Amino acid sequence: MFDDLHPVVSTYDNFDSVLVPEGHVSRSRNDTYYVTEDRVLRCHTSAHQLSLLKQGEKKFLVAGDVYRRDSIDATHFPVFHQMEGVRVFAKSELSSTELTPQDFVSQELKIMLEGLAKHLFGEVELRWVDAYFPFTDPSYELEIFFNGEWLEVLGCGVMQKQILNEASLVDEEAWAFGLGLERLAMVLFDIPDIRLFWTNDERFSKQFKAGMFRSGGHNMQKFKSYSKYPPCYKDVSFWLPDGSKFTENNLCEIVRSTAGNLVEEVKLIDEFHNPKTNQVSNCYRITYRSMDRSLTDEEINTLQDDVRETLVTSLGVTLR
Ligand code: FA5
Ligand code: MG
Repeated sequence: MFDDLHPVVSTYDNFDSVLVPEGHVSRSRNDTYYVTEDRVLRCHTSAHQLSLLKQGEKKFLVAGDVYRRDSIDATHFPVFHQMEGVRVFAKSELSSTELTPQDFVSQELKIMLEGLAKHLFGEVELRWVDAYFPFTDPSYELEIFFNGEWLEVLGCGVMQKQILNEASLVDEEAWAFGLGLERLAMVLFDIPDIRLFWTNDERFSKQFKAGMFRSGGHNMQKFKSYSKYPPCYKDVSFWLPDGSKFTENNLCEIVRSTAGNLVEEVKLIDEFHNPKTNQVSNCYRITYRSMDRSLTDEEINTLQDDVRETLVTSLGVTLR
């Protein structure tokens, strides 16, 4: 188990080592925080897969903080934690089955992760969704039914041969998974909003102590929500600039840096194209709500005015 690997990694480790192609969206400054031209805040713990395999590790976990420019809602935060798991299968283990190595490894992976889910949550509604990652094939995501919706908790798959070859594991196969630790904790303790992990409010922190986890959720203390404060909705409509510098992640970054954790959600609610002027208009709804206290109209108006102004100065939009 590795939990002290540095979160600033090379673009080689974050992308190339796991076969993320040149020009893939995740490489862009719109999605990833660059520290320098060739160093980034890791956007996943998969950044450590290859170097650990090269060190001869065959079965390992990596836990750590990861960073992403991303959308804003109750289940997304720009800093979160992942745990990576990798398991290499030797040739001898692969030959003891009728299945193809890939099918065997894929089946082992699903059995193991379903077992993990059962150990953590007991009876829980889950489903497998086909996914795509450049570093695995086949690839899957596991979703859990939580608060009336399907919540994605992890990505996984059978490791691409090319990565194993690079680590001189030519006869072996492997599976890998990367799970979102906040998401698991949200399901486990019934935590409704990911921002709560960052609150200093004792009404939150006092409810948790080491050793309170009970396998399968049996008799486990869930989080008791303290009274929710009222949300405040503010819409902002604007024309996108030509050759658009505008992206949703850029908007979210502006709202985050202005409102911090007072923003609960940023959502596109209307979009239309004016064929005469060939301009596109977007309307976003920003939900402001503190986890800890009531906000005043004045406070929210100031935040919203700042967001509107920065949208114009930084992203070149025309407010409507
Ligand atoms: C990955 O990061 C892959 N590296 C996972 C993987 C590893 C696949 C090994 C195959 C083999 P993804 O982007 O889906 O995949 O993120 C994995 C999990 O991180 C998600 O399922 C979710 O639980 C969590 N997660 C992703 N973005 C956020 C976010 N903004 N806030 C909180 N949790 C997030
Ligand atoms: Mg995903």
